[in-house]
Order: sequence, then structure tokens, then C-alpha cells
Amino acid sequence: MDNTKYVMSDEEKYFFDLTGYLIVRDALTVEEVDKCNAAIDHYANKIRARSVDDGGLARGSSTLLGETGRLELTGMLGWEKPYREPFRELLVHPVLVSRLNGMCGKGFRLDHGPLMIGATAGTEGHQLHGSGEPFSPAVWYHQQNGAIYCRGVTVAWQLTDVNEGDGGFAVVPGSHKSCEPTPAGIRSVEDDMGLTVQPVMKAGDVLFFAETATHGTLPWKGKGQRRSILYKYASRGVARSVGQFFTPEARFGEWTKTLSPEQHAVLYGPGVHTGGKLPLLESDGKKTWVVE
Ligand SMILES: O=C(O)CCC(=O)C(=O)O
Repeated sequence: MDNTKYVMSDEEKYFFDLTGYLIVRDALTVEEVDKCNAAIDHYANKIRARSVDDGGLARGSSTLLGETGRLELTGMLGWEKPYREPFRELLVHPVLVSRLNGMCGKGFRLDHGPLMIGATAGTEGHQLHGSGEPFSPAVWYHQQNGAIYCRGVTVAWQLTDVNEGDGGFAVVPGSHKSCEPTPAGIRSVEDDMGLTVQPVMKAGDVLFFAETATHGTLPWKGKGQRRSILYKYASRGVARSVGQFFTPEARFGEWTKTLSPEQHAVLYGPGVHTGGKLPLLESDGKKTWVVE
């Protein structure tokens, strides 16, 4: 594959359109990787392990089960100098910009992140999720007249090596265009029909994946620690996480409290990760109501 560093090649575009993911090798120098790792080491006391109680991210899958929960770290962009600088540089790294223009369209924006996903031997996996089916208005994938319109692309910078069989990020190539319901055995990887791929990556590689692709995490079996930094980008017109100005009160003022529940429900801001806070409307043609 023509993997020239800063520009998205036709081969890369073909690969991404066909599979729903793309890896650019050696996107970061050893110095860039070292700076990121040193900053994470500095904030190591803020790394939190998720609980594996109640099925954890494995959601009860026997294939994805682990002894410990995924490690997570956030807040990099707001860290003190000089620790935040490498993560601020990743936000608009030149390797990323040309490719996101090609995948999401110009004007792409960070929807949420960065989030470090970490793991040590025995860390559980994450049930596979995403996929074009059921259809997601927040992250759908469309290709027309030679242009890709992918509304949600995650960029995952690799700070440590991922060898064959280590586990970590896994994807069902091509699933971003699937119109068939995803079988339970694919989501749990208990009966994946040989369709799951775990890409091999080196520290300094960067992974792009369409949020519509069925993806998740295999339990970590690697000798070293896994460190992948995820930035979740979206096309200009998309909002996935809801942000500060989500409620009608925050957007328009306290007067919105005097509206009917139906009127109030239609004034929320964009975004789909609402934590169940978005009231939905239904109508039978004669009246409109808030769905309970
Ligand atoms: O890299 C991984 O472990 C998977 C990340 C994932 O599932 C997600 O970002 O939704």
C-alpha cells in the first residue's frame, strides 16, 4: 500500500472504504512516542481500572472475560505544561488531517476524547459494538461520487506494540457497510465465524476506524502494557457527545421551564450520548407526546 506519511493515498482510501479501518505505520517518531509515554507515567496515579463486576465491558462473554477491568486515563489536553503538549499536537497532527478530510470531510471536529485505553495481561475485552446495522444517524457511513462521508472516525495512536495474538483492538472488516443485523456470536466473539481481525501495530502507528464498523477489544495477553490514545472525531454536522449546552435551559434560558414537556423536548442540543436524558417525541398524527 502507498502509505506516504502525510497524504491519504488512493490505496489507503480504497482500503478504508473496503474494510472500515486504516493503519498508518510510523506516524509518530520515537521521540513523540516517548514524550507521550513519559507524560502518562507522570500522571500514572490518575489511571483508573474499570470494574469487571456485572459482566464488565465483556458483557458476560466467555471469550472476552478477564480478571481485571480496562485501564483508563483522560484529561490530557488540560494537563500542565509540558505534559499536555504532545497530546495537543496529536489533536491536529498532519498525518491525521489529510486523512480525516478524506474520511469525514473538511471541517471535521473532535467530538470527544482523548481517552487512553490501557491493559496488562489478563485485562478483559470489550463486547463488539458499532456497525451500520442498526442504522446510526450519528456515525453513518456513506460513499458517493468518489467521496467518503463517514460521520464518526476514531483515531487511536499506539504508544506500545501490539503483536499477533496480544489482543486489544479488534474489528470485523467490511462491517461498516453491513445491512444485516449483527449476530450475537459476533458481538460476544463466542462464534465470530472467523471474521474478527486483531491488527498488529507498533508503537508510533496510528489506527483510524469508522465508528460504524463492528469493533471492540479482545482480552489482553501481551507481555507489555497496552496504551492506545483514542480521539473521537466527527463530521462538521454531527454531534455525538452532548457538551455543555445540551439542555433547553442552557441553550435558551430559564424561560424554557415554562414550556410543555413536548415543547421542551424539542429544544435540546445535538448529540447522542445523552445518558438517557433526551426525551423522545412520538405522534399519531393527532397529538404529540413524550415517550415514557
Ligand atoms: O481499542 C479498543 O480497545 C476498542 C475501542 C472501542 O471499542 C471504542 O472506542 O469504541
